Amino acid sequence: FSRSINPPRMKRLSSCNSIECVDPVTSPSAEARVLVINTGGTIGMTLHDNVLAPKANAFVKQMRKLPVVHDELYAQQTRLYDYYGSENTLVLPLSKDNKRIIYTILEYKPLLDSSNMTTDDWGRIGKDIEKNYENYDGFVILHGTDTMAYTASALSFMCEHLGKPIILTGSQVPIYEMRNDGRDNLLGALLIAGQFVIPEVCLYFYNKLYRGNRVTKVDAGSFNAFSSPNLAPLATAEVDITINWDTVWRANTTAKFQVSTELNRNVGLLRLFPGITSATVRAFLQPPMEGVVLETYGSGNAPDNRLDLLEELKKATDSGVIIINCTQCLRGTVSASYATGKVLMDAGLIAGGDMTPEAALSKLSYVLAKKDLDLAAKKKMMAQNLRGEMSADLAGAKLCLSDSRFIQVIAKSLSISCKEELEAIRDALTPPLACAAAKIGDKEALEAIKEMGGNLFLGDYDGRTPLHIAACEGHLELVEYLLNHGATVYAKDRYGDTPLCNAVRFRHKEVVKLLRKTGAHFSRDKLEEAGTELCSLAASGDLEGLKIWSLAGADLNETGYDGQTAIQVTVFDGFNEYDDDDDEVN
Ligand code: ASN
Repeated sequence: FSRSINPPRMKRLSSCNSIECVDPVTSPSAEARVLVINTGGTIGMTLHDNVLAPKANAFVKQMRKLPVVHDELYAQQTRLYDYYGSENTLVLPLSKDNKRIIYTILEYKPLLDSSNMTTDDWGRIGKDIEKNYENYDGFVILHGTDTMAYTASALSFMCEHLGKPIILTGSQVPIYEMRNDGRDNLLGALLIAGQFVIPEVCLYFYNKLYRGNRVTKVDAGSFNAFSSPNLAPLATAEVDITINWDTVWRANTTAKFQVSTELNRNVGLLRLFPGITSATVRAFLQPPMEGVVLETYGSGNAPDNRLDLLEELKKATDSGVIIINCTQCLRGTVSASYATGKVLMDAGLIAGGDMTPEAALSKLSYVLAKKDLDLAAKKKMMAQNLRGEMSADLAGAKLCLSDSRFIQVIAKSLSISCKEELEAIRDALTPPLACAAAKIGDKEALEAIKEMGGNLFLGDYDGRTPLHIAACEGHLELVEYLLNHGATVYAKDRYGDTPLCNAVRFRHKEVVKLLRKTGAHFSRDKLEEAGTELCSLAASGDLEGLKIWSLAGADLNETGYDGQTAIQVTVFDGFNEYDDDDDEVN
């Protein structure tokens, strides 16, 4: 099937010896190529013994008979079938924007009702996209509606560093029937896949393009079968096709497209209901189960008076099962607003935000199959937004730099850059964000900033670096983290102060020790000026202060403005119990 080269279109026309050869398209770039993978579903079903089932080898023939989806004259004139070597390649009539969309249909054997889909079928679709990635501008997957939301979600995770549109569609009524929704759905999906670079796995249905991992099937009897309850459509096809570009997800990477077909099948969905027994929960969580989506009530709640249940959940998470908390509600997010929600966090569940159960399940399947990650890394990945499947939870966050969640949300959203200017904004915002995280001692927020490409050694508008701030606050662990991630002990703020000066000023002995161990020292000027400060500490009997200064490298014999040393002042004032033996810096 697969052809690796697509010679320029003009070549195809020049090889055409028909006198009726026309070239309605002025430039070769006005042709787009789309691969249609037909996996089955109602769109290609017919009635057998009064029930609908997929019909093999009929779809292309039917398409060729429909002028809205195939321009036979153009195909003849441009010798399309000869050129592509098969009759499976068709061409849409000229679009409003003078574009020709040429599409090749790859039909799977057997065609499946989507209820029969398995993770192997997801893998097959992924592999076919990967194999043909460079030959097409976009991909349309014909699929049954029943499990389309699962396949769309799974493909969104499996397709890493995606740069082209992959659009799933299907129908509620077979395309062979007079009144059907298949024709419009296929046409819309083809037009979008061929004309717009939307680098996402999407689902197109009833005039709307959705992010694939945000949808769920909500209606078995309507053409409007899907809903994306927590994210507005990416595009609407009304009189015009309008793309909501602000919502379109960007891979934000320089890495090459690849498909990860490894999927873990030891995952499951468990829906809470009043009166569920702990035996049911226990049985469900038994090995080999590795990942579970717990569908909870409302904003992520479960009975907090059912210690038996909570114990089963805790036992499972302790033994390494990843459990994601998703709501049973169609719309909304899991939040930590109720005691009945907090108990689940205490049991080790991970908040699934506003992910659909379909997205959470397939994400688990994808993440758990990553062989090079340990359990902690997998859990972290599950809590992260990988492909736009969950919203940054700003609702309820105080818009304030002392809020850890806010800092992380800003940091993460800044990494979704589609323009170079955004990178500049990121660099400008990194220092104050990192300083804010250092102030509240939030290592996770610093890690998030680092992950988005921010430098943790940059200073803010006053030249204050996160290390200065952490030193002021005495966050020893953070000081160590920063030192291990590029921070320098020699950074000076606009007042000439180093982190060591700050740690001394706020009397954080352990931080002073660590900074000294890393090579921090007072400047010559500072040491010379220190005499007066030391005398003043001595005069007020501040032995702690003297100890810290000494630990930081100050010489207690340095003279102050009046020629006296701190030692002399101490003795003079009768405070002679100074002893710093236990605080020697080595
Ligand atoms: N049972 C069908 C399927 O999922 C439903 C449909 O496509 N409308 O394959």
